[in-house]
Amino acid sequence: MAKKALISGITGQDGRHLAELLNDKGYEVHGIIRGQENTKKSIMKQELSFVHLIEADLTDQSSLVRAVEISQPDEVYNLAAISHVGYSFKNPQLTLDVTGKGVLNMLEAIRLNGMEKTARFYQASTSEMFGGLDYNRPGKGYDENALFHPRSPYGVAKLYGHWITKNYRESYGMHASCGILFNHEGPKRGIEFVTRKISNAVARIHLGLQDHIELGNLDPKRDWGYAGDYVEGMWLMLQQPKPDDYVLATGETHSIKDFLELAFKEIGINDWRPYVKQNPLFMRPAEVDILLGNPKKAEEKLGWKRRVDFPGLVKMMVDHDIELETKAMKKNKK
Ligand code: F7E
Repeated sequence: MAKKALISGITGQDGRHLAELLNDKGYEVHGIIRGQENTKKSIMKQELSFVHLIEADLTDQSSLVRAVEISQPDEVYNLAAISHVGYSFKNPQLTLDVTGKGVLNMLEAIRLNGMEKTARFYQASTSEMFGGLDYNRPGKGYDENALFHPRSPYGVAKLYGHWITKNYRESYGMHASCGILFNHEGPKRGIEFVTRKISNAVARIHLGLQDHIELGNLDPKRDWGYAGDYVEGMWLMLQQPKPDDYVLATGETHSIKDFLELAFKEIGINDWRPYVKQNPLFMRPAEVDILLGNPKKAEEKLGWKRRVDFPGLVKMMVDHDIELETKAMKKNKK
């Protein structure tokens, strides 16, 4: 019989990648979608028609109990969150309710269905829990034992989700694992995140549709990988005999300036500076200056390895956005 998976956050970047991966593996895929997201529903019907959509919300526990009851999952992937760090400073309480307490609601929904011993659980933890301050381990990067020091309401809420997942593992013997994922990007990334904002603007500059891009702080460094590689790591975590926590990262760190450099080179521009304006609107009250992950445990125990490197990622995103914007231009001309 086909395995069943329930994914929260199915309309997001990771949810869409994971749904495709699980469908390819023969799973019956159920996805949670908020009730009134009709535009997203129709996009899902076109893109991922195989997904069984269930209307529920992470802040409404009874709706999650129903989602688990309907889907009877072998595996639950909790990917839904308020995930934009900048936004979390503006809406800290909502962030806590969704990104933090939402994890508890999902775990309880599994228990209330009496499935804590049968359904395996994945929690989307994040490198934002490290905060970049304890960066005194050159060449090593953050691993599963590094100190947490979150620097945003998002990071703090995620830390709660991380620990409540570990607590349910220890308290109720749940097969519950946390993936501490460093930044993972790609063509499915939302435009509000810096990599996609840049790849989209570069494509539009190339096609003469805009003449500059406005960004915040250009110095922070991130460990950027490709989302398609990372969802495979999530799946691998739930296939292990025992639950555990794993860092997924590339082991390399690059600044936003490095991303700009490569992205503009893709369209034949060697000096990106004249095309970039800094706008304080995109600065954050507290910044994570540098993130570098150490994926050794995942590589050794899961056999996981990222396939796409940094230049490959930048090229993939810029090429995709040039194609997308070209299609949109042609459609508008008709
Ligand atoms: O920012 C800087 C910004 O929003 C990256 C989420 O998926 O990864 C992501 O969080 C850096 C920051 O991602 C703009 O200040 C400059 O230093 O793309 P981002 P993030 O904050 O690293 C982690 C792992 C998650 O878990 C999160 O959910 O870029 N930056 N100028 C900018 N950032 C944005 N968004 N927009 C700018 O204009």
